[in-house]
Amino acid sequence: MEGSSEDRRRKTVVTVAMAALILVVLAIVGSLVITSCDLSVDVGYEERLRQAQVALDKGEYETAILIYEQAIEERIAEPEAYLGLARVYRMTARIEQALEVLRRGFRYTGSDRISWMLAEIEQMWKDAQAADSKRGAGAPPAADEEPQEEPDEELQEDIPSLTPPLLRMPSAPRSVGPGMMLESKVTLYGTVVDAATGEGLASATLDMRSASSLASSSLASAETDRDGTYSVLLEQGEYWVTVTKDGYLQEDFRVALADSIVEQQEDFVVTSELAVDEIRIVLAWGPSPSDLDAHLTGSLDSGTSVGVDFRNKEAYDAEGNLVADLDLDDTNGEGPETLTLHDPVGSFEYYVQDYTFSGTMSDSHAQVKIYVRGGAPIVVNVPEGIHNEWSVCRIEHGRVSVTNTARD
Ligand SMILES: [Ca+2]
Repeated sequence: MEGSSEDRRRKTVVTVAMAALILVVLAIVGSLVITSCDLSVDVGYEERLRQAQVALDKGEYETAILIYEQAIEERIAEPEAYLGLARVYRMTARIEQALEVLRRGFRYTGSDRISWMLAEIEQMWKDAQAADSKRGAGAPPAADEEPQEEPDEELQEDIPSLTPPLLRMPSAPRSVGPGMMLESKVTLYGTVVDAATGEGLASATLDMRSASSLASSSLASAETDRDGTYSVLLEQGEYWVTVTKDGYLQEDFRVALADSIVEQQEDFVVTSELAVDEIRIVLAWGPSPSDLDAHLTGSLDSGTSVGVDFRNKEAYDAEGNLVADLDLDDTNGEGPETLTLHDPVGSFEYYVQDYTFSGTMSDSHAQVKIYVRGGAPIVVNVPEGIHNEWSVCRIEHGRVSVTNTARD
């Protein structure tokens, strides 16, 4: 009986193994087919977006417009090319065309980002009209000014107009009314990122305040989309951006909008609320080196040694309670790389190592934020003279002391 049962078990194992092998082969073949199909489509669209950006960087606006239109034709339901095209029109003060593209884009994609940009530009258009009519009611326009065109009826509508031609030759650039002030506005956009997952965070609120005071009233606000992206139109200058979301620590970020640009990307990393005694440490850096690693080393009062990094992502005490874990290991630049110490009954050191051993840690723009319950994060920027290992802080029974020195 035992023999035949053993045989059956072996047989089952062999059958399962064969089935698994066939599945693996099918999966590999399937993924190759899918990858090759994807490539044939992706290369065209992505490459066009890249070429349009290159043309834009060189100031070749008409070329960029044509390439964006081709990209839209290729993927009518993707928002990027509509947004790019609208930006070109905005940069060249062709507001009517920008509105037309955004309305068309919204109809085909339903994208929130397009909807935001549309709302912003429509508001600017209305403000400009109001300013122009006020000016018109007062003094007559100066002799050297162009007469202001009346906007089309279509532009007054809130509902997008139907059946615009997909391909149209752009009209010549036109001057902007004095009320528009287009060149001084910047679209701030980006993603609010959850430090523990690296994913975009939906329904987070961003409030922009004057850089002079965090207590000042909000000048503008935005809310993140399902994928964590946001967009807001601001005057050039410096701001405090306060990010809030239920279950997350509210945080203020300083943003300086560069001169002579129309858009700027800023991503904000936020962290979920901490339990009692928890300490969370978030590492972020620039694009290079590609892989910095957070390390926590030390020992508990009970004598159990603790070591957490990308190889050992969790550490437990003798009773099996989680002491610390690495929530997120980032390997492709910028972070966040996030580590949480759940039970700080012991003595620890947190340090950062360059996995690539490039020797350029000091040039990495690395920044560590240490979150302790009930206070603003402790921010530590990488100092000069660090090559591959940077000691950031020690934590003794929950008390953080910044070390900020070379370790190698
Ligand atoms: Ca890493």
